Order: sequence, then structure tokens, then C-alpha cells
Amino acid sequence: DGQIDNQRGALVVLEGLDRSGKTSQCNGLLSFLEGLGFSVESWRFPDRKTGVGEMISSYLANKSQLDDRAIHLLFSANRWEKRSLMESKLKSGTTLIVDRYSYSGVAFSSAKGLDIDWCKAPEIGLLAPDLVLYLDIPPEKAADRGGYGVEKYEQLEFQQKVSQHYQILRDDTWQIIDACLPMEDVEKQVRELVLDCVTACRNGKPLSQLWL
Ligand code: FDM
Repeated sequence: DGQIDNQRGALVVLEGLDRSGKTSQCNGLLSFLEGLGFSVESWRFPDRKTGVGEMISSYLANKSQLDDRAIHLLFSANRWEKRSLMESKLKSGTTLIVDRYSYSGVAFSSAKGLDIDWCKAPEIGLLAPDLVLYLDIPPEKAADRGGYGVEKYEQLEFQQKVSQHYQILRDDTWQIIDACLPMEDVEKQVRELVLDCVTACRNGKPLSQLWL
């Protein structure tokens, strides 16, 4: 229809512990929405391809050490360097499916003991997601799913702390999905929630900013 140019895309974020199934759901959503004819891209944070992303990647692989606050700010900078592209994509009608965002940033850093408000501060002004799908799984169950890799943070005790810190960040953009259900059931819920969200954005729901 004639209004197509004004219809913005949706900013959909998937969050959850390692091994909660985020990445599979992101991939599934991408092909589902493409199949329906929507303009859609799948993104992830950290974006390891930028200069900042390379520093993060080396830290996660235990190839470099950084102060807890320094790495926190790099994760945040990695989102800031993508902000304007994110905004132009959304405004031109492309829906973005994003694997991790500021909630990971705050949950992982505050789980190390950093003050939560300090952790949130550098995220203020980034684009707020229209929908956050939290794939909820007990840390012990996630650990059973083929185990963790070798990167920093992939240990049960730390994931338990992260899980608790995620709970503090829940807001009204969040939908909690039981990630222990069979994958097809998770996928069905995810699709329904995302379609509603995409529709609301096309119908003029305004873009907003984080934590204001
Ligand atoms: N992570 C991710 C953070 O600590 N802060 C952040 O801002 C983001 C986006 O990095 F353990 C952590 C979460 C995870 C690790 O993520 C790398 P992927 O999804 O495994 O690439």
C-alpha cells in the first residue's frame, strides 16, 4: 500500500543464558520473516567484526586481560558504533532480530559485582527494543545441553549469577519464554510474539531510547 515508506521495522532482541537456544531461534525467525516477505536482518552483539569487537573477542577467548569496567565499556561502545546504522535500517522498514543487547551487557557485568546503575549508564540513549524475548532456562539445564565452550563466562557458577541479574532487568518490553519446552513450541511462541510486534511497529509505534 502507499504508506509502505513510512513503516518502520521492529527491533527485536533475544536474551538468555548461554545454551538457551537464542541463536537457533534467531536463525529460525530470520527465515520465517523472510518467507513472509518482510525486510529483515539478523544481528548479534558483540559484533566481533569491528575493531572494538576484535578486542572483545580476544578478551572472551582469554587472549587478553582487561579491567572489568574497561571491558564493560567496550561492549557498550560496540553497540554505540552500530547505533546509527541500526536506526537507519529500522526507519527504512527493516526489522532487526538481535542476538543479545544491553541486557546481556548489564547482566554479565553486574554479575561480576559491578554496580547495576553504573552498568546501565553507558547504555542510556541506545535504541530501546520493541520486544525482548527472554529464553528462560535453569542454568543447570543449560549446562546439560552439550556443555559449555571454552570462552570466559561459560561456567555454571557464573551463569547462575547472570541468571539472577537478568531478572532485575525485566521490564514491560520483556516476554519470558520457557526454553525447556520442545523447540517447535518455543518457535511457535516466538513467531506469534514477533508478528504482533512487527505489526505494531508498522502501525506507528514510536521508536524509543533505553532507560529514560
Ligand atoms: N556479553 C555479551 C557481555 O558480557 N556483555 C555484552 O554486552 C554482551 C553483548 O559475551 F558470554 C557476553 C555474553 C557471552 C559473551 O556472547 C559472548 P556470544 O553470544 O557467545 O557471542
